[in-house]
Amino acid sequence: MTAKTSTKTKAKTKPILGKEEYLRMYTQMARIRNFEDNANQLYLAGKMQGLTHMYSGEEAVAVGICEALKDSDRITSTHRGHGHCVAKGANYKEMFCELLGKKEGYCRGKGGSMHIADQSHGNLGANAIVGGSMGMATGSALRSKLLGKDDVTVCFFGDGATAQGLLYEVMNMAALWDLPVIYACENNGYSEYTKTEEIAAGSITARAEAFGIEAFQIDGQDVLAVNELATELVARCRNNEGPFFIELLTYRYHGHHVGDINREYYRSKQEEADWKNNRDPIIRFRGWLVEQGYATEEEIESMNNEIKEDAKKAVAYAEAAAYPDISEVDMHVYAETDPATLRVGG
Ligand SMILES: Cc1ncc(C[n+]2csc(CCOP(=O)(O)OP(=O)(O)O)c2C)c(N)n1
Ligand SMILES: [Mg+2]
Repeated sequence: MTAKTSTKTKAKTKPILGKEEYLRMYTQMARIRNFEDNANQLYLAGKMQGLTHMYSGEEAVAVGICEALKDSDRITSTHRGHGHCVAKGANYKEMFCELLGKKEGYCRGKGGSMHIADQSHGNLGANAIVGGSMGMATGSALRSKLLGKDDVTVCFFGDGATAQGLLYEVMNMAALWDLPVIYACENNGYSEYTKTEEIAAGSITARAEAFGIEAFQIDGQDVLAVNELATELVARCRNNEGPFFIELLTYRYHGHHVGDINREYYRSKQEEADWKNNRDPIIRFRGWLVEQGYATEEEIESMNNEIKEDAKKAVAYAEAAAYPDISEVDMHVYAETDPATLRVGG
């Protein structure tokens, strides 16, 4: 396989999907932004235990990719995982319940923000260990290959996670075994409070190319370009042409986590304003939808209001919902096994 890098930076102006798909992409991005605004409020109001990492600003990455997937395709996620979860089809109600530790949450309230998994939509879960999901994603792709299925796995991770050795072990295996996996590196310019160029030497896509994996760098604020590339690579994975690697250039609007309020010692307000005002993925796509005649400004406002209302109801539901019973404390911690069939070592 010959390695190649291609940089796509402009939104496609020619529509290739239908109105329904485009409006769904908009809705999904707006749902992520709304989820995060509410999660931030819950934290600030002292109603949520622990910290959470906001995905706002990066919506086009998760939505552009997940809209190219089916429920039977799988994803693995990160500590900044709410966006992937919503984009892969999760419901607000179970997500807010999980955030608040309630029994009706996706993990019965035991996972919280950094461990939401939604197997019903193929989301194998968020992961607080940076780079920790890379082995899971590659294993999921190996499983698909061994079973002769055509599902594809997307592994989301950040620029900081490229410093983890696991990435190089799994890319080697995936390339040798032609696995149907797409490594999606969300390069938001920072790993915690350090700029990417201070933690990652050289080119990020070249890391994948070293293994003969086709790698792409793309504007992660352009949902149409991301979706177009993802659709092509997913089809090629189903056709046994994987693995692939995409570096998506994006930006997180909030701090590293919700408690990271004073950020000027590592990035300027001017830089944040520039990304928000000039490159916002939702505003940009909204403009395109109106320009192409898919929706009027009024219709978009009414979609926004409906999403806000949905989120408000789900938050109220989650606040009033029950915590798990104390008897559940070790539920799902230990697996039911038959000692007679257990094999140790090998
Ligand atoms: C193995 C491991 N090392 C360190 C940390 C602490 N940590 C949490 S997030 C993070 C930065 C991750 O940066 P990046 O991968 O770029 O993701 P981003 O937060 O920018 O989305 C670090 C170092 C961790 N959770 N796990
Ligand atoms: Mg980062």
